[in-house]
Amino acid sequence: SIKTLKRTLIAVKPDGVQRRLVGRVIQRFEQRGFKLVGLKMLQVSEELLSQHYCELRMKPFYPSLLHYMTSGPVVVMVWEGHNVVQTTRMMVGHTNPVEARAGTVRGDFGIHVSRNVVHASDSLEGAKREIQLWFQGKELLNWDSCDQTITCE
Ligand code: DGT
Ligand code: DGI
Repeated sequence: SIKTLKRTLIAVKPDGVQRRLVGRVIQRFEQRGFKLVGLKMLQVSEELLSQHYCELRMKPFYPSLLHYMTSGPVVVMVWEGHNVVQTTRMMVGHTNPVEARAGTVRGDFGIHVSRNVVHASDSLEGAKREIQLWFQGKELLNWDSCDQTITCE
C-alpha cells in the first residue's frame, strides 16, 4: 500500500566512485525494484558534511571521515519504494565491512570501516533530514514506473 512507500538517501562515497563501483551499486537497487527519483554527482563541502554527520562530530575518527568524504566526488541518490529504508540498510550491510554479510554492498566490496563504499540513511527521520540536506525539491522527480501495478497491490 501507499503507506509503506518511502524514500531514502544512498550515496556512493569517494572510494566507491574511484573504484568504479557506481554502476554496480545502482544496479542492486534497481534490481530490487526500487525507483530512482534523484541522482547527482558532487564534490561535497565540509559544511554539508558537518550537518550530515552532526551526530558523529565528537568521534575520534570524525576529522578523517571528513577528509575521506571530501577526497573526491560522491554520487548521491534518492530511492523510493516499499520499506526502502529498512531494506536498503540490509542490502548495504554492517557499517564495518568485516562484520558485513556476503551479498551486501559492504560485504562484497568493502575493505575497511573507514572506506565503506556507500552511505544509506538509517531511519525514516534520518532519511527525511538527509534528503532535504542533499537535494533541492525540484531535483526529485515524481514519475510512474510502468511495472508498479505488476509488482505490488
Ligand atoms: P594504523 O592504521 O597505522 O594505526 O595501524 P593499526 O593497524 O594499529 O590501526 P588500526 O586501524 O587497526 O587501529 C587500532 C584500533 O583502532 C583497532 O583496534 C581498531 C580501531 N580502529 C581503527 N580504525 C577504526 C575504524 O575505522 N573503525 C573502528 N570501529 N575501529 C577502528
Ligand atoms: O550509517 P553507517 O554509515 O553504517 O554508520 P555510522 O553512521 O555509524 O558511521 C558513519 C560513517 O562513519 C561510516 O559509514 C564510516 C565512518 N565510521 C564509522 N565508524 C568508524 C568510521 N570511520 C572510521 N575511520 N572509524 C570508525 O570507527
